[in-house]
Amino acid sequence: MKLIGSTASPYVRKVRVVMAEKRLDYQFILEDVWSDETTIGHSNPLGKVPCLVMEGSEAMFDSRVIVEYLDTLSPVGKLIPSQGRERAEVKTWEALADGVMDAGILWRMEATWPKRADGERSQAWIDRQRAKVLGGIGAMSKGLGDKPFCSGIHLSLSDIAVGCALGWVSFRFPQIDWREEYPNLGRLHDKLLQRPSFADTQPS
Ligand SMILES: N[C@@H](CCC(=O)N[C@@H](CS)C(=O)NCC(=O)O)C(=O)O
Repeated sequence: MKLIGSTASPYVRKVRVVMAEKRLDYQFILEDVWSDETTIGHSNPLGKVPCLVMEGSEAMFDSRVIVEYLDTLSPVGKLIPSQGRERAEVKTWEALADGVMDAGILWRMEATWPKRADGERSQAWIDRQRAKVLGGIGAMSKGLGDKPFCSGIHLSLSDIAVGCALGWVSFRFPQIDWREEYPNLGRLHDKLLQRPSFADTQPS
């Protein structure tokens, strides 16, 4: 399998962490989707990473689809419960974490995308997305409470998605001091960083 991605993308990191936790082999192909020369469109018509290219060149995209597939490939460290409320709960955690990243990217692009002129940037839009980022982080803290992991006592995709979102927020918005405001998230993040899957994929 080949994974097309970047070392900055939190969605790509989610897939890389899952690959590592599941002990799956893959080739990592770096792609700058923001460059005019990008060829990502050959694999993903949406022009986004991550994109997983399988044997026979079939492509799979969207991190949620990819991680769900990867979890079926090996019984090692099951990350998504197979059915029922537990499964829906983990998928909801993932949706929350992805939602924080989606809003953060919209905020960042509105504020910094070089192909948008200064007069085209909307502070109201930035404020709207910022509120989603902050609200999402607050919801993560509330949902985690005093538990060792987001969905109970074992690592799951919930923690991986939350860890990738928090790591990316610190990377792109260092002014957001979520550790200070939510010490339980700080403890979870520190615990995740002790795992090679997280330590080896820090955003850069
Ligand atoms: N929902 C997608 C989001 C992927 C995404 O937005 N990736 C960004 C990189 S962080 C991207 O490729 N953006 C390029 C663009 O929007 O043109 C997923 O989970 O894979």
